[in-house]
Amino acid sequence: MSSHFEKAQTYIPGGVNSPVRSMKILDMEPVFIQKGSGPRFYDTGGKEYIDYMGSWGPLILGHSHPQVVEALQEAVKDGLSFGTPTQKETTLARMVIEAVPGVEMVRMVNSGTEAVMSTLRLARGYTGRDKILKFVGCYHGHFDALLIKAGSGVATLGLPNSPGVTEGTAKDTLTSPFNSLKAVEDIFDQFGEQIAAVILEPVPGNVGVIPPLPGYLEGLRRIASDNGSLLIFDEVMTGFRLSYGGAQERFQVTPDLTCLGKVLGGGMPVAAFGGRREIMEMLAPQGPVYQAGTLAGNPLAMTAGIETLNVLQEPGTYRELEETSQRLEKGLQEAAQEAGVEVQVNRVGSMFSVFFNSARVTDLETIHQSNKEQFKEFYRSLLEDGIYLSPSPFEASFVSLAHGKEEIDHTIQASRRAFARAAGIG
Ligand code: KE4
Repeated sequence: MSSHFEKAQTYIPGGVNSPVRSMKILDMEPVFIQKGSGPRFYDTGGKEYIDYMGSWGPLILGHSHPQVVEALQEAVKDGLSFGTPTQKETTLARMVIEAVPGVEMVRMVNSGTEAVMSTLRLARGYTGRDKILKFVGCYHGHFDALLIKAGSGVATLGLPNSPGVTEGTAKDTLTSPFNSLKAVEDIFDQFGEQIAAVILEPVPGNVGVIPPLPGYLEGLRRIASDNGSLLIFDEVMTGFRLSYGGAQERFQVTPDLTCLGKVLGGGMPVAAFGGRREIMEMLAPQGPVYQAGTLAGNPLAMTAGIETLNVLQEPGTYRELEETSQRLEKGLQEAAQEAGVEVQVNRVGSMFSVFFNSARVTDLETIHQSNKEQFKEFYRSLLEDGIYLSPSPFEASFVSLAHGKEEIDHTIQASRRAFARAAGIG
């Protein structure tokens, strides 16, 4: 065991501040990273990796983008936090509203968990209803109401649901398989008037990537509207990732409320929730629904978010991301075919995952039929060759604007050996 990990485990449960960093599912010790630059980061021993995790999604510009770093270096001279309103919060709020179709007003928070937790409280306060419908495998952060049949670390570590979530809480959370409108209609037939909101990742990325089937998002929009329930898109991962307006712009389906995070802060702790004005105006101090946060809208975090969106607004950024991601997807598929191993590369925009499965992966059932041992062997081989994917078969990996031809070619080359290794244990 590395001394870093040994020391970390002395002071921090599991040696990590977030379970999915542990690499436990891969029977490996976590890599301790020292620094990052562009598409790469470097561990404490100086080993270089091409990074496709991007801090679990935020680093769509790659590590230490000069425009973001310079803006932060200037901003930090003015102070770290004031606990008062600042103009930067208004600036980033305006940028979000101009970008995201369903957002007329927005409130900044510090994490995706906070954004989703606050959105559910707002939805319940606005509708006067108690029940929430979520989808099996979607992960929305670690607060009680949605740690039910969740994805990400819960799926990675095989935790059915978390101890500490009370029966009282769980009874108000309904669950449905993803990509089945019939299942949702049946639930609404039974609980319709009690359901405050339907919440989903419009493109689930927390069990690996699952593209929504054609018409699915439109169907959820219709069912929620027909029953007086709110539709909530948790775009913490897809926001500013799948297009500048997120999944709701890419798929042209507008939710009533939207949660954002990750890319919005460019690596600094920024998340947000927003939506229709008459709903958002229910929030204190304007309305009765309480929500608050000491460092919400922190000026340094706002600075990083503003500069990240300034770069993303430049013409051609999403076309470039799409082209690079397409090349990677094609190269991985060809490499797997050459190795004679059956894989599904599920990709939407610049988020992707690799399943060792001969069948199309469209829901949690098909995900669990994928070969996890082959994924483990594939992952280890790539890591040895300096390619760092998100360390779990139940996570998404990400292409950034910093990944160029050299990085993609190197990755495809390394994947040939990795797929051959996986084929060997198939
Ligand atoms: P945070 O509280 O971790 O900032 O956001 C929670 C969250 C909410 N919604 C979606 C769609 C998310 O993907 C997340 C967080 N994602 C995980 C990994 N997929 C974060 C990594 C971690 O837990 O360390």
